[in-house]
Amino acid sequence: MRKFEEVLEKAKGIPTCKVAVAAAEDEHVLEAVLAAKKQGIAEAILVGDKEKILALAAQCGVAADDLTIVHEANPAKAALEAVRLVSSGEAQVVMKGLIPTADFLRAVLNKDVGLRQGKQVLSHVAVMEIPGREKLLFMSDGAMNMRPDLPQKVQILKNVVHVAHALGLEKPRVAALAAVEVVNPDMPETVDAAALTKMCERGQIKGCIVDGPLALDNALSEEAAHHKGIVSEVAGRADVLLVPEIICGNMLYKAATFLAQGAVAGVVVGAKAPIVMTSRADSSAAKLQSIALAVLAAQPQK
Ligand code: COD
Repeated sequence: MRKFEEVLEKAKGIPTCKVAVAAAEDEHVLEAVLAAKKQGIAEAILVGDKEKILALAAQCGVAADDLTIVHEANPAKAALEAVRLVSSGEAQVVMKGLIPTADFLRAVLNKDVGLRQGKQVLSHVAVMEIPGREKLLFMSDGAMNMRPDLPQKVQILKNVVHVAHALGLEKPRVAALAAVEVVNPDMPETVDAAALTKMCERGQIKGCIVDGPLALDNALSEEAAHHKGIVSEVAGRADVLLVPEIICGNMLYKAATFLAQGAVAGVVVGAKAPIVMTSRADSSAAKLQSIALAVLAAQPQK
């Protein structure tokens, strides 16, 4: 896909999902869920401070009768209730509202009502539409796992490939990023990137093509890859950027919006259901795009 418009269109064709929103008393979150409902992408159960939600809804010209609200003024408890709604099957997607990321994720990981599937790693996937680039770019993990080890990177890779497949990309090209394109034991992320490449070549990781280590320039620019003499199916044409740790990923995500004026979306996958997780500073458009992304990621895949 080239643009988020296509993601929204694809999500409209799917039977309506219910999204349970944790701490829904946020203007951009409400605008996004109202737009999702209007466009036939998803309906929402708003868990949060009812008085504040109604006041914000009134500003958007929406009457109380048009909303499903579960009152819980405490954000951490609201997150637990939103997660419980998904665990119990009353909703298919959970969404972060006005609550710090770590508190929200603790509810998602909660032992009693949380959404973990056995030992599977949950990870964040960002999708970015960057002006001047011809296709959507996937990136992981810039928001959940701080310093993943190799086994965790394998699962993070599988999670991002799942999302790429959900958007119709059959065999995404994955660049395992580092600062350089040679293996240097003093930079352990280069060793992990090489291991992931070999694991993919040997069929231990399926559904994608991995190459690494690659630096960002030779992952995205054919000219840069050519200059360095790197010849691979991924170099210069990456669909997915697999970052070695949260700081790089978080900066890339924010650079996409604040430096490149791009559009973004974010979702956590690897759980029993997709989790819409954007930054509190993200626009209502980014939140709507993320809902559409989660709706597509929630669909069973072949
Ligand atoms: N997938 C599956 N299970 C996990 C994961 C994961 N990614 N992370 C933790 N768990 C499990 C652990 O195995 C353990 O059983 C339980 O959850 C608790 O794990 P801890 O002790 O690491 O839990 P916390 O609460 O200290 O940390 C978990 C967070 C996800 C909250 C933490 O990793 C975190 O704060 N991540 C960064 C969030 C953030 O600030 N992002 C930036 C913002 S945009």
